[in-house]
Amino acid sequence: MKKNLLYIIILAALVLAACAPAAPAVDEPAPVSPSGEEPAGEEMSDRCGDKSKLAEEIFLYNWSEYIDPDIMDQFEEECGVKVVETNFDSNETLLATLQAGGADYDIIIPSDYMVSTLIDEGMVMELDYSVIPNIANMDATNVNQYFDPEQKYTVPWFWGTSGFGVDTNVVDEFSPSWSMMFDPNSPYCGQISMLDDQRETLGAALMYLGYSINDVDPAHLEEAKNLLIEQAKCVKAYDSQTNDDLLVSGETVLGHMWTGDALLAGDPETGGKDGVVYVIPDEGCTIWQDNMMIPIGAPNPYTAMVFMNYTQYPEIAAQNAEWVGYATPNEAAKEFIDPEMLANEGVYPSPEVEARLQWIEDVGDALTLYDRIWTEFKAAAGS
Ligand code: SPD
Repeated sequence: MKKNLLYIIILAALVLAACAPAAPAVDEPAPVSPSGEEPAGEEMSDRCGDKSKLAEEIFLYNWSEYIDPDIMDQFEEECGVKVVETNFDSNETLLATLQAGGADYDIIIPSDYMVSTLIDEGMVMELDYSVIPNIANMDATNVNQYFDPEQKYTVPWFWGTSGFGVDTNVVDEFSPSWSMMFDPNSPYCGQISMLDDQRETLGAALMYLGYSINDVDPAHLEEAKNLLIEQAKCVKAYDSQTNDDLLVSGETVLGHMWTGDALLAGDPETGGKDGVVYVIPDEGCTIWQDNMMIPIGAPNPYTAMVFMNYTQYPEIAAQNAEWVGYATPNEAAKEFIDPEMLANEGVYPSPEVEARLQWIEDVGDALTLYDRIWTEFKAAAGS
């Protein structure tokens, strides 16, 4: 768990705030519940909305290592709501869970292309942004994105890229190229991990081959599949959740992974080790943005929106960004973030690098082709 000076200062401020008399909500727009009920004024507090409307607990379905647990504890202490978190490992798992209808989540955190799918399938609700005024803290580039152009359904969470981590203690010479991962004669054969993620892993192969990450040409996808099958003999693990641990333990020296996981693996203060670096390949890689949403049928939508808003106060968003190691979409949080992290071009790529990045998009009917190619690859790779 990350402990740093910023966190200690924030915690001290929260304790002091908790001891102070509750300030009346003056500037905050009055929350309007999905039922349209007006909240009672004396029940309002700055960061908890209308306390009389809050549920005792909410259910968060999130990627692993993707929220500072202290923020959930702080929310419970301040607003009296317990956040129960469970994790998923890919957008496809998230979709399958929702389609199976077995779980009543209040907040989910899908990526860009999955946001499009969930909206098109009518599986998510429009948000009441009067309960989420902190949406105004977002950088203009992170709202009204292609997957939610009118900003009706989402609150940005984090954004990042999908390059690879390198343990330079072992890999002393490397080039910023996907060839490091796909070379069939790699000296690091057997010490490589790839994300276990249909769109990301096929996407890496497509980009190495010079195709778009959203290519729907069956011949190109067949080529990408064959490349992945050839690579499989060198792959130690297909893993999206503990790939950072594999780098730290030395089981792998090259790992296809998301920005924050490489950062954690390279930071001795978070249990990582010196010498692990994050690389954005010259051929390009995925850029993505994860977002909070509320599924249709969520038991506690008002409380969910209060929590969404809570996480986007600048100090809290900064605390979270430093803990997870990803780029924040919250512009107002940046003054509270370690300047070294803000200057890290692996986390906040320069415009030149950004020009080489590609967004994954919903491929519509071609999804069945992707599903088939992925299933065939997994069967051939025995994973
Ligand atoms: N450890 C949390 C990782 C969250 C990454 N989400 C990225 C999805 C990109 N398609």
